Amino acid sequence: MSDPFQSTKPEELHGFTGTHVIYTYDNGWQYELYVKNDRTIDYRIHSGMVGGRWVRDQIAHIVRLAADVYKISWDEPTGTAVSVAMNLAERKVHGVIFFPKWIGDDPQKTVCFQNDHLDQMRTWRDAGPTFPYLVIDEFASLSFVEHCEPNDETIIACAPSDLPSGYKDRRN
Ligand code: FER
Repeated sequence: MSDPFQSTKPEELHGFTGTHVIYTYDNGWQYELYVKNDRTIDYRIHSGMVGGRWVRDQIAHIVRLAADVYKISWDEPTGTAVSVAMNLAERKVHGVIFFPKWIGDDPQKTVCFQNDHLDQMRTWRDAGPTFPYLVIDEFASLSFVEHCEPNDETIIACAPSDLPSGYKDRRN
């Protein structure tokens, strides 16, 4: 089998690993993402179809496209596939999310701390229905950006609802 990370170039990602961002898609959905290391992300979803969902240690494919431009792509235990391009220079994001039909039909099933429910998610994924996908194709803008150390377990460590008030509304 070919190396599933064959295009990961750790030496090109030093400027990106540790990046912690909050962004809002043009449809109003607000997301928070931490690039934990060159193959791993943690995230929280503050609002939108699956607001309240949060995930740690999601394996992802992360590449540098240009100065300050990166792309993160992954598939979830739910069957959802996501690809997010981030232009840090212009604070502009474009995400495409491919939701299996079962999530579009009942999004609340995936609203949890996923790490505690991985077997349940895989069972629902395999039960489907998968098709037709619900495809969400949206631009977003970054409202908050900071650079942290990689592999910091404290950045995404609680549910969105347990954050201090104002946390997600910080702008810089
Ligand atoms: C994003 C778009 C979608 C993102 C995460 C998702 C953290 C995940 C969606 C899901 O699994 O329900 O920009 O960034």
